[in-house]
Amino acid sequence: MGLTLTEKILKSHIIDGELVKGTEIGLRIDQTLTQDATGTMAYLEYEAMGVPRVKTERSVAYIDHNTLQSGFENADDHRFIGSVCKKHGIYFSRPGNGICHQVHLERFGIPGKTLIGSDSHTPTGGGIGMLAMGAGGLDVAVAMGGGAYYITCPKVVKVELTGKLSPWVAAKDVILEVLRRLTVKGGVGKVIEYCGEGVKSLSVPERATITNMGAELGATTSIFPSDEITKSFLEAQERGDVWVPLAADEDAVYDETVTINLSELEPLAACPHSPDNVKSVSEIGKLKIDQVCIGSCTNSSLLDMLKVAHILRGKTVHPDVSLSIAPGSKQVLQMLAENGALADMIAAGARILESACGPCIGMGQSPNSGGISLRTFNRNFEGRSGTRDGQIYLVSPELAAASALTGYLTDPRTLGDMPAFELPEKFKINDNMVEPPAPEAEMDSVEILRGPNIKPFPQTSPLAEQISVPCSLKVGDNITTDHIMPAGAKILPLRSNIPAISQHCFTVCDAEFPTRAKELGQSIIVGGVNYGQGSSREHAALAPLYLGIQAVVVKSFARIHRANLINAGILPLTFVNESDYDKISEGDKLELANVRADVIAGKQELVMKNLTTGTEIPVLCELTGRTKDIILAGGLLDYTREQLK
Ligand code: MIC
Ligand code: SF4
Repeated sequence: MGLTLTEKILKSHIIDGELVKGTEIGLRIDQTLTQDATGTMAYLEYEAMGVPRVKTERSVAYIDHNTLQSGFENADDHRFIGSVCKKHGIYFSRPGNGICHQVHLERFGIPGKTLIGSDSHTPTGGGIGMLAMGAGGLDVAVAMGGGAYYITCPKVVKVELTGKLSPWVAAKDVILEVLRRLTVKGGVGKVIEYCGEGVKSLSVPERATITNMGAELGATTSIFPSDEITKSFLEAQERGDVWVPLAADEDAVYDETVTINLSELEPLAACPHSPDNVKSVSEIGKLKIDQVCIGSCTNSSLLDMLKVAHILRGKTVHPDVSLSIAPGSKQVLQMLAENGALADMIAAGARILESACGPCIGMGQSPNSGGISLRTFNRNFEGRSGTRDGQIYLVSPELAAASALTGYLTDPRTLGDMPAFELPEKFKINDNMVEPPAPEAEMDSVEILRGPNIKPFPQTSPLAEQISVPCSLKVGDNITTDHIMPAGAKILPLRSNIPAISQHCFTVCDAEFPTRAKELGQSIIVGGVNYGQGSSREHAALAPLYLGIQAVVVKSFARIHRANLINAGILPLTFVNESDYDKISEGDKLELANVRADVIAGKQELVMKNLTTGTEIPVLCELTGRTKDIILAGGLLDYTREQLK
């Protein structure tokens, strides 16, 4: 029986467990990446493990999220990360060099290798045939220390692409179509593997747009084969030597198949407030817009920018619209500057932003009150843009640029003939903003530079004998990490200070939650389906840990967030009967008697008593050998320390 591409890479990297779907497996990790908003915590955790030099083939730290620097905090974090990199063998991509996923694809990714990153859009690397996954910072720290990365051995979904995209229909429309069909929870426990004739018509940046936004499916990752197109891309990046051909076997067996005829796709948009709320532009109809933002790790490649510049050339941005553009990397920005495309954007009235995440993570460019904003980004969760009432539509760069000129949601097919947009034969190569680490002989003399906002990892404790605490918060379905731990320009600078950032935990849902939880001392959170979707931020587990959360009981979890809860030593439980969700109200006293003994005994079904109503609720505690030990130890840091002893 033939293998899928996913299985081939898993097979060559498995170091613990067996390739049996649904079971936990440990993978050798070749490369890691971090970004600054999750990086400071990840490097504090790495330091706490006491491994002098990283054991991966390549680890890179990027500064791309917290670049607004409205106080000393972010700059201190950047300096701290830079010094850790120098000392411990990590490459440091300085602020200004670009968005982690864009730069990693250009300069560091290698087909067939494994990559984990402390950012949920790490699957961008799947665009060149890497098995690239988002993870919590602590998992990345462990991988840098040479430890395995554990995942549930995934199912593999085949997305068979046929046909060819029509002019002005984009790779973004492909992933929006996948999201429309599979939804934001359709990818949980699965890898999405693209194949078929249609793959040959997609360039690497287009493939990377698709794998990037595959994160919104909740998938473990997404992957394309590594073929001649991958080879030309890597050669144009002067990295042809790292190319290897990779594809699934002809007779590979998949768990599910989805077929998409690229020729039939039309321009789409994800409407407020979920990436799977997808409609065609014609269905949405005439929509007046206030703002257009082009950029983010989904759509900031040179190819995207060249299309945008072409559309804007010689025109003026509509008077009612603010257009911002953030090219994804220094390489992209410099090439746009040199070939005149940047001048076209500037002349049209675009507001050029630095090569960073920017508005995608609420770092500026919030829309006006009730404003309608078209963005080429990947997430449109409520509040993420920095305002409560912003209406965010996720679209392709072509659609965004066309609309910026008319002031209305505009089908880019009205632009007339589309010229052939080709990737250059040679990209501009200049890695002068990537600092290599100090040579091993000099690492001891490197001083780590800390700032006053950088506080240690919160206090953890081993799993208690019993949990008997109130429910401090009850939330509904599809709670995102942006609800649990909001980001944006005001809160992001607190990422290195868990006590301070905890004061914002869940405030989007309930402004009183942090104070109430702290007053209660210890408590439990109750939630619905797909709890914790979105970001990899472990702060969405560390803040609840700091606020005394002992367990989270939900209908179902998103993958990375569940792992982050376990890593933080918080017990993740699911209802055996989803309807039991209705049997708990906020304030009810809940009890898990003998929980420690039950977990040690490997009991999968526990009984949670609602002492307030007198009901008994069966809950699943699906912990395997390793995750069980992590929970018993009080989290991954304590567990790893014990292991290293
Ligand atoms: C995001 O897009 O939500 C982020 C900000 O990149 C996060 C990481 C973070 O919260 O720092 C992600 O996607 O993991
Ligand atoms: Fe940055 Fe946005 Fe990409 Fe997250 S999704 S890494 S915030 S550009």
